[in-house]
Amino acid sequence: MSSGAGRGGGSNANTGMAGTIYVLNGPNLNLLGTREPDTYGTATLADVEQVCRKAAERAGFAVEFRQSNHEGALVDFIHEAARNKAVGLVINPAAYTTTSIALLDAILATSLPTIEVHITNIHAREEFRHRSFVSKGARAVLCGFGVEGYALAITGLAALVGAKTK
Ligand code: CA2
Repeated sequence: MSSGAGRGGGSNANTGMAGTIYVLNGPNLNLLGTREPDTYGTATLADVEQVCRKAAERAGFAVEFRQSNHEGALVDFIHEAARNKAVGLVINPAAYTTTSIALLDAILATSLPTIEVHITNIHAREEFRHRSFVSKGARAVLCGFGVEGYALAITGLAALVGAKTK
């Protein structure tokens, strides 16, 4: 996973990229592919990163791919994305979906176009997974497509911000 701290997220004449999309992953997603395969599948987080890089490349964007088990670190990533003039965010807030006003406030404060993504269909699962604070700040929400949902989220974000897709 790339750290990328301090790098610019705006369009880049050197790389030819139209800008950078931050893809943020919440708590326990580092365990993807190693536990609960019946629920979350067998793809690892490194596989998800590759899915994201391919989708972003098709749309002409670079990717900063991050995961943290800590709410404040995720807030810091959102601030960093805004500082670096990222074109937008794709976020799987995981368990912070249902609890985090801090993540919602960071998304609202930065005004970054944000797509919320979940691997599973959270509405077909336990009731406590249905409510999302993050959704209130998201332009769109995708769930239930497995890890391909990340690619769909990136393609959708590219369409929302008016990028060309191959
Ligand atoms: O479906 C999703 O993407 C979720 O955001 C995943 C979260 C869950 O709390 C949300 O309700 C839905 C859980 C992420 C934990 O990831 C694990 C991966 C492998 C094994 C165990 C946990």
